[in-house]
Amino acid sequence: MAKMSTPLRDLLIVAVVAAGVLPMDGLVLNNCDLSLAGTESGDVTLRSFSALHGGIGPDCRLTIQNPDYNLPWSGDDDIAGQLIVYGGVQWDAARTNLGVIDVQDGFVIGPIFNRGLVRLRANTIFGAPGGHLDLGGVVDVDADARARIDAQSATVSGVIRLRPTNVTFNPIGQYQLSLLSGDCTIDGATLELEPGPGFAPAWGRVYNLIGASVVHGSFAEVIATTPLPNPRWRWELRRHNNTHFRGHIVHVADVNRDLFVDELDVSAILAAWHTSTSGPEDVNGDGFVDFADLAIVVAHFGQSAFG
Ligand SMILES: [Ca+2]
Ligand SMILES: [Ca+2]
Repeated sequence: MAKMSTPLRDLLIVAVVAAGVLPMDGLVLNNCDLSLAGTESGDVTLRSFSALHGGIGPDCRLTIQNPDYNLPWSGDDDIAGQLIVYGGVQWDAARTNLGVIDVQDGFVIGPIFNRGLVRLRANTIFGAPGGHLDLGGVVDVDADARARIDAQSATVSGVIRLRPTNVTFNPIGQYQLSLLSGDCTIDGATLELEPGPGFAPAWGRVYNLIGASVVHGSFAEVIATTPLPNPRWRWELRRHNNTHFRGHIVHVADVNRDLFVDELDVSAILAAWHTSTSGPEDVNGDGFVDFADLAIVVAHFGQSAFG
């Protein structure tokens, strides 16, 4: 591994590159202006008092480790490889992520068109004060991460992947992901729920998934990557007051969602008898309300979420 320190902030690496790719395996740079051509390969680490120019090529993994949290990145070049952050990096012009931005610790501040993968670990921030975040691609939030997306405006059209854990109800204001954008629109996005460590689902449990200052629109689809342990349980995403989304684990036989299976649920089915609906009265999900739905309610009659 090569280590370089450049107190005068002037480092010029001149290399003859036979195959058009400059290998940088293990390069660690302190106090350095680093210019990337986008054709480099391998690992490079930038530490404190450094600056970055150019783009991250598809074969390059750039790690930023700066406890001073202050690394400016000029220009608008793409991220095609991997950007891993322990500290802070910021840019002004919108750039496109086609690769991976992995915020392990600290923050990434800059407008973005995300078409790749953004990973947000515990208590990290992805933001663009005064700018826009266009979040296509995948935003993968660590289990119980309490991560924040904070921008003047944001559009979410890709996949948000959250990992519910055994935390059934976080304190008020604590969500797996907070969308603190002044103007956030969820447009055709998918919410993926992939259980995290200690996930212990039960009928009636509620998970604080996404908090927002103001959010427009909703998710087109909610996908649970792992089936719930009871085939009659379902995830139900509920939006509250344009400011947050909670994930509820419901029992399909509890048609009115009051946590009991009783005559009220039978009445709800009879009120919708022989109609086509995608509502909760269609207990078995075949699009029509009939005896098959009533039979499921009858089979669970008297049960409750409280045991
Ligand atoms: Ca009920
Ligand atoms: Ca049905």
